[in-house]
Parts: sequence; C-alpha cells; structure tokens
Amino acid sequence: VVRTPLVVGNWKMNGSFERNQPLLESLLSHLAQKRLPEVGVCPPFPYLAQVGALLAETPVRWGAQTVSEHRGGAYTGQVSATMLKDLGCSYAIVGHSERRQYCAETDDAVARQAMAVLDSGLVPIICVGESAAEEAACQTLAVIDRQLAPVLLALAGVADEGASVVVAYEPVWAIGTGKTPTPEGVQAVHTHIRAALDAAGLVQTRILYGGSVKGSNAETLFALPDVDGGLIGGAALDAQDFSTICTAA
Ligand code: G2H
Repeated sequence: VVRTPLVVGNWKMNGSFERNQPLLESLLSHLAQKRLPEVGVCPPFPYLAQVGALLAETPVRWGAQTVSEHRGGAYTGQVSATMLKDLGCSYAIVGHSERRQYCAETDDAVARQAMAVLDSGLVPIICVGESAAEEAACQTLAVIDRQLAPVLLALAGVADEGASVVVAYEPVWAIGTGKTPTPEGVQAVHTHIRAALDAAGLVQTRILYGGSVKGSNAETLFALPDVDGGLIGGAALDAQDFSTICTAA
C-alpha cells in the first residue's frame, strides 16, 4: 500500500494579516524546486481567505483547525464543513487535544465532526493522544482505542474512503513542550493505530505524528515505518524550519 506522506502546519491561535503573507512567501520560496510530500497549513478561521488567496496555484493546501459537527442553522459562533469547502479548504483538524481540553470536546463529538468533514468532501485530520498522567499510568493504548472507537464505528460503512481520512497521534505531554517520545515509543503507538485502521479496512488512512516536531528531529520520526508524516505546531510558524520538516517527509 502506498500512502503519500503528508505534513500539515497547525498555526493554532497565531498569525495576523501582516505576518501571514511574508511567512507564506518565505515558505513557498524555501519549498521551490524541492521534492515535496503533500503539504498544508491550518491558520485560524479569519485568515483562511487570505491564506487561500496566497496559496492558490501553489502546491501547498490549506485547512481549518476545527469545525462544527452540525450542517447549519442556529449554532452561533460555529463554522460548518461546507463553509470550509467554500473557502477552498482541503482539510479540517478535529479533536486536537487543546479542543478536547479547553472546549470539552468528547470522543463522540469528534467522530461526528470527522463525518461532517468527510461528507463535505474534505479530509478530516483526527487527533488522538494520551495525557502525561495517562502515559505514566501505562494507559496510552487504551486511551487511543477509546478515542478511536466512535470514529471507526462511524467510518465502518465508508472504508473505501480510507484515503480521505487522516489520523494524527499527538501525545499531550509532547505538545509544545519540546519533549518527544523515543522513536521506539512513537513507532509502538503507530503500529497499534495501523493495526486498528487496517482491521477496519482503512488501509489507505495516513497516520501523522505530532508533538514538538522540529527540523532537527523530523527525519528520524518520519523514517519510522508507520509514520506517514507530521502535524506541526510551533515549528510551522518558522518558514525555514517548516520547509526542512516538509522535505524530510
Ligand atoms: C501538537 C503540535 C501541533 P507542537 O499540538 O498540532 O504542536 O508542534 O507545537 O508541539
């Protein structure tokens, strides 16, 4: 099975009209003439139109950091997957640990978001991962199984869409902390997720690693057999570092 490597930058709540343009222009110049994997960036909602205009006609795609599970109607403040499609998005991240933690998103809600994204023809990037306490209690695989269960159930009827779904493993204790698991630790979790996806017929689904990926560790992480790319936070705000990560995938 051939899976195209994917590197996605998650800008989190960073950026401004003034800063986005030079960041993307610098990124595009760093990426020019390079052999690239699939690359995307996910800015905050207010910048999707600007980023889309700057990246149109380039190999770099764009997406959102979250999405409503609802299709439309009386949901003040929410943004639907079809609106993201209108904005030219290719992806929507769902279930990032910061959403689970600060916005009380549940495993079931994340699965519904993923299906709303898929129904609109976009690719959901579904984040899973254990907290520091869960890791210390050796609960990592159990937590990931619990987080993935409603997603796999919802996807049961659409396994042929496996290529249109991405899973990102992000150990919460590695996010923005500069700590990364050992390569063996990452591979063990990815192997576990790979087996669960394959058993569900989702052989084309890519599994990204996220959590303190930098230009200096990307190559080692991406060389692991069940790592199909990365979801990049802090380092995605630095054009040179992000381009190094992209070319490592
Ligand atoms: C994990 C990651 C991006 P960082 O949240 O999703 O962030 O690379 O800053 O750890």
